[in-house]
Amino acid sequence: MARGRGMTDPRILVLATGGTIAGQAGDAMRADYRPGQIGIGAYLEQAHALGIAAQFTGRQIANIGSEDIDASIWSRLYAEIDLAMRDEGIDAIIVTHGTDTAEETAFLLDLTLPSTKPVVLVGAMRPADAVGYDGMRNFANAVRVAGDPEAAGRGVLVVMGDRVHSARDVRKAQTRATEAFRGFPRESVAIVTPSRLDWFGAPWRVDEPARLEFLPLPEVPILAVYAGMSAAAAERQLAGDPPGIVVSGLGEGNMPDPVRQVLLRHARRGCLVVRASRTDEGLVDREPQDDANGFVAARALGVPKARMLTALLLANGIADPVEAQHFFDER
Ligand code: DAS
Repeated sequence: MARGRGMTDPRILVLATGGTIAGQAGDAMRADYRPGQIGIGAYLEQAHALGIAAQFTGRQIANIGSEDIDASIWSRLYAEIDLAMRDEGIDAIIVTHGTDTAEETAFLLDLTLPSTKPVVLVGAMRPADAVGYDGMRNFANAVRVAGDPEAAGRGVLVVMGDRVHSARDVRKAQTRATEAFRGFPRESVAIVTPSRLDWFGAPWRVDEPARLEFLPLPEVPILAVYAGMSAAAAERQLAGDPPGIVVSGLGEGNMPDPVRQVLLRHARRGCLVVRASRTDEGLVDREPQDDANGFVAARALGVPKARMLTALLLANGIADPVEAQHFFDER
């Protein structure tokens, strides 16, 4: 449905997937709640009632907790945004999303869409009927960002807690706080309120085409490395000879030697092995042995995003570690 205000207000397609931003507890004082309860029609009515100025078209893609996001929802989201990118009647796209997997969805879209129109993901940490609901504030901020032509050329953006993050940098770093998201290496790319937006620099991906094609993703396991891990324990996590492995490694992507030997065996059979870190943030740079081992370094990408990129590279037929490394090096 299209809901009009002023003819000069930005024309924004809002794709709703559920999450806490559309969640309800039924009682403002309750701690437990159900995500994905409010439909996008009712949500946009409330936004207009508050004076949030945009010409919205709302579409309900799903109404789930984002722990249940899956290939079919991603594929529908991508198809809708891809169409909107070519629709002259739409200026920008907002996706409402649960926060648990927002970084995966945002990065998948970031890698597969051109950077020609603003695409903004937004969520909330408190359900809509809670005291201090943060969702409508975040949504108003997202509208402020999406309505700014300067938001294009920065890839997909994630708006949470008065900050704008690049999809490539962002991660959920807190289970409950309303300031739950952090970015690395760029902490954030702008500060936003419903009435003001301050970018920290010029767009860096102006009119860039999609970096990779959106295709069905293969299963790529994460190897959770720990002190004293045995080769047998590593092999158990890697059953079925997967096409790629993301190592949630120690420190700068390290692992005990028996585990390294297991990964070498997988790399030699053509599996794409990516070393990331189980620490909260920091670079995992290439080390001298990576060339000989045929391993890739995740650089600034944390484990969930390294896994997403590895799966998408494999879907696009890129299994060569040297070629794959370039995609991890990009900003
Ligand atoms: N239930 C979680 C989700 O949908 C939490 C949230 O939305 O914040 O991701």
